[in-house]
Amino acid sequence: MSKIQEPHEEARLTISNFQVDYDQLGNKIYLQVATETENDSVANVHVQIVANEFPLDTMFTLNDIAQAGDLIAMNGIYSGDFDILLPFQEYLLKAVVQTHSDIEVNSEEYILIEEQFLPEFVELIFWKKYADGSGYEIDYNNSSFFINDEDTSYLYFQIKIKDLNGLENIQSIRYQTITNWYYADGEGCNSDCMVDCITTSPVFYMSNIASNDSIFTYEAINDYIKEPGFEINPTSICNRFGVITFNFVAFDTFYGSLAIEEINLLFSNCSEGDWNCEEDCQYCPGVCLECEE
Ligand SMILES: [Ca+2]
Ligand SMILES: [Ca+2]
Repeated sequence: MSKIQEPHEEARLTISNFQVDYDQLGNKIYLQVATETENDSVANVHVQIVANEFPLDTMFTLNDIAQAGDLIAMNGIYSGDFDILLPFQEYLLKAVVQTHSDIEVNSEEYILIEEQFLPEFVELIFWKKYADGSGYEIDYNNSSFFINDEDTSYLYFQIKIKDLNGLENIQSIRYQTITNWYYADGEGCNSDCMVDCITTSPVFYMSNIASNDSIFTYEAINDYIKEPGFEINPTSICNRFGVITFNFVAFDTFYGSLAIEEINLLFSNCSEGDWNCEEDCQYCPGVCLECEE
């Protein structure tokens, strides 16, 4: 009798989808095998899990009766939730569907369970730049971004992040700024204020430009912020003095969104009496006095 049924059944017996989801914090595995087969012909659906380094060979039987993680009964999708602690290594998972007439199909998948590391802040470097790309690095702990009197300049920066899980583990590096001008005076100021004007920026994304082992460099240039960086209007447009706080956030695929660093950059102008005369002498002759050509 099975001589007629078998080829027919075999033609239809497939695994259309095999899903594996391991919850590393809860030590639970969810397995789902979608068959394109009528339930009454399926005798057994199971998943074998095999590993070599820390040897493991175990098997879980899935159900299609809406139990233990199976949502809908008798829909041809077999599932199950199981408790299992999987040490850090690679696993082969083999889903097997067997019919009553001993026809079998299988589908294989490899998963790698690895230790999860938090992204770490390594360093941030600010530059004051000009339209031609020239400029100099700013030591934000000891110096400030000097706002020119008449000429536009640009703020450019890079951040270095370390994550031992690799670059693909970092979905994005973002930041938001809080600007606190102690004073801001002029027609070009977004909001005129004599004392404390505080504004918050939208969220900006950074672009990955280099990777070295597990250290990744991101820069502030992206589709919206063009080279050489953020335009900094001169004091002739808006005379201001204050601090911009940069709040950097890393989005790790495992841990989600994490605040990684908060950095303050002081913005000062020539009239505050302090200036980087070595690099920027001609923009503040009042402080620097004689400039070498
Ligand atoms: Ca089901
Ligand atoms: Ca990570």
